[in-house]
Amino acid sequence: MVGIQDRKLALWNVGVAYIAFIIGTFCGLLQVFVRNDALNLPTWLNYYQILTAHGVLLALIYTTFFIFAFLIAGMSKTLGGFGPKVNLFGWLGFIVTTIGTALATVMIISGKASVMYTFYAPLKASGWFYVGLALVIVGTWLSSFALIGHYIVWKKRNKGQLSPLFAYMTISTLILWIIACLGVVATVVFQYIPWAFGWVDTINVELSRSLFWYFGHPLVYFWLLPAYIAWYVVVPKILGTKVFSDSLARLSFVLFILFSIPVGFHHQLTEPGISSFWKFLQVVLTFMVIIPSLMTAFSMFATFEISGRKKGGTGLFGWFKKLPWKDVRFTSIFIAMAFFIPGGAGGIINASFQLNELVHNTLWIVGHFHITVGTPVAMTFMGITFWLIPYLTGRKFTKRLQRLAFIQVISWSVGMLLMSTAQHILGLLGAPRRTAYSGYNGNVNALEWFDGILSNHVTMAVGGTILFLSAMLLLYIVANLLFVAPKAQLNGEFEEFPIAESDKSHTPKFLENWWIWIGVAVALIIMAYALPLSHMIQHSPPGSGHHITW
Ligand code: HAS
Repeated sequence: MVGIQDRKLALWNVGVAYIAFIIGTFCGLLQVFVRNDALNLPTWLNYYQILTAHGVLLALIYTTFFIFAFLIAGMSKTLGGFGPKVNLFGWLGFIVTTIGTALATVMIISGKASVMYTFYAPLKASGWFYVGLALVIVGTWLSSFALIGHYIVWKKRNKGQLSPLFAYMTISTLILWIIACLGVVATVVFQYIPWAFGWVDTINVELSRSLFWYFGHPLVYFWLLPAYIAWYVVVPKILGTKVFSDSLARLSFVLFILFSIPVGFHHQLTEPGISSFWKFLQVVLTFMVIIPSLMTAFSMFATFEISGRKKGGTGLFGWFKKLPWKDVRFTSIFIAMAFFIPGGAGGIINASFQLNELVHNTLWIVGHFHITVGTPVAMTFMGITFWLIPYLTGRKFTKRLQRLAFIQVISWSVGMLLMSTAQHILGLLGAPRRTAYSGYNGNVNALEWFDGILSNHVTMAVGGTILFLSAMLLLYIVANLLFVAPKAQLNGEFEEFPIAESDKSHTPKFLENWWIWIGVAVALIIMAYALPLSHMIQHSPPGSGHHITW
C-alpha cells in the first residue's frame, strides 16, 4: 500500500479527473443532438462552446489528471513512498493544474473561449483562457518534476541497477511530455497571450499552428503511453504471467521518445505555408512512430498466448478461451486493445500524404480519435479505475459493482462502435468536422448520402446517447468506490495494484541512458523543424488580426 500522503494525492487527481469527465460527457450528449438537428440550444449556449468544453475537459483534462493519479500511485508502489519534497511538488503541481483548469473552464462556460481544444488562431479567446492553459502545463511540469525527483533518489540508492519497468515507462512518458510542451508553451506565451490581451495586433497563424502541432501529436502519445504501461505491466499480472520481454517493452517506449515529436506536420498536410518536402519528411517519420505500436501488439498477443497455453489451451487458438474473460479488469483492457486495431489503421490512413486529402477536416477524423483516445485510452483508464480506486481507498470492488462494470464497458463499446462507424462513413462521404448542424442547403445529393443506416447523423446520436448512459454508470461505480463500497480492510483483503514480474537480466543497460535518447530526439526535432520554423518566422506574412465569430 502506498503512503497516506501519496494515496491522497493520487485520489484527488482521480477526483478532478472524474469531475471533468461528468461535464465533458454531458457536452458530448448535447453535441450529437444538435448535430442531427434534434435539439436547439438556448440562445445563451453556443454549439462551439460545448464543443470546446467537451474537447478540453475530456481530451486534455480527464486524461491528464487520471494519468498523474495512475503514475503517482504506480511510482509510489514500485519505488517506495514519496519523501517530503516529492510530496510538496506533487501537491503544488496538482493545485496549479487545477487552478489552470478552473480558469480555462470558466472562460469556456462564460462564452469567452469557443475556440475548440486546438484553439487555432485567428479565432481569439479571452487572454485568461490561454493563461489557464499555461497554468495547466506548468502544473503538469511540477508534477512531472516530483516524479522524476523520486526516480532520481531511487537511482542514487540503487546505483547501476535498471529501474522497475513501471518507473522506466513513467520517466519515458514524462520526458516525452516535457519536450512536447515546449512548443505549446512557446506559442501560448509568446504569441497567444500578447495577442489576446491586445499588446500586439496580429499573430503569425502558420507559426502558431505549427508550434501547436509540435505539441499536439506527442500529446496523443502522452495519453497512449500510460495505457501502454497498463498493457505491458498490469495485464500480464492479471493473466498470471510475466512481462513477455522487458527489453522489447523498454525499446518501444524509447522509440516513442524519438519519433512522436518530429511529426506534427501530418496534421497540417493541407496547409499552404509549409513546403511539401518538410511535410514528406514528417510523414516518413510518422511511419516510424507506428513501429512501437506494432511491437506492442506483438508483445500483447505473445503474452495472451503464453498465459493461455500455461492454463491448458491447445491448438492454434485454444489459448484464447483460457483468458480470464470474467475478470472485468482484463476484459475492459482487451476491448480497448481490440478498438485500437481499426483506430491505428485509421491513423495510418490519415498519415498517408494523398489519403489525407480525402479525410482531413471530415468527420472521419472525429471517428478516428474516438477509437484511439476515446476507447483504447479511455477504456484502459476505466479498467484501471476499477482496481485503482479500491487500492487507494481500501474499499471493495464488490460483485455487484463488477457486474455493473461489465455492463458499463460493453455499453461503451456498443455506443462507440455505432457512433465512430457512422462518423467514419459520414466523413468519407464528405461530412465536415468542427461544424454544428448543416442542412447542406437542401442539396438533394448530399441529403441522400447522409441517409444510410450507418451513414446517418441519427446513428451517431444513438451511439452518443448510449455512451452518455454508460458514462453515467461509470460515475455511479466511481462514486461507490470512493465513498460507499464496504471497507475491505475489515476482512484484511486490499485490492492489489497488479504489477507483473519483468525479467531484466538480459536488458541492455544503455536503454536507461536517457541522455542518449534525449540527444537523438533533439537531433530529429532539429532536423524536422529548424528550417521550416525559421522560414515561417523570417518570411512571415503580415500576420492576422482576430476573429470572434460567436
Ligand atoms: Fe491520430 C489525428 C495519425 C494514433 C489521436 N489523432 C488525430 C486527432 C486525434 C488523434 C485526437 O497522420 C485529431 C486532432 C485534431 O483535432 O485535429 N494517429 C495517427 C497515426 C497513429 C495515430 C499514424 N491518434 C493516435 C492515437 C491517438 C490519436 C494513439 C490518441 C490516443 N492522427 C494521425 C493523423 C492525424 C491524426 C495523420 C491528422 C489527420 C488530419 O488530417 O487532421 C499511430 O500511432 C497508430 C499506430 C497504431 C497501430 C495499432 C496497433 C494495435 C495495437 C492493438 C493490439 C490489439 C490486441 C488485441 C493485442 C498500428 C497495439 C487483440 C484483439 C483482437 C480482437 C484480435
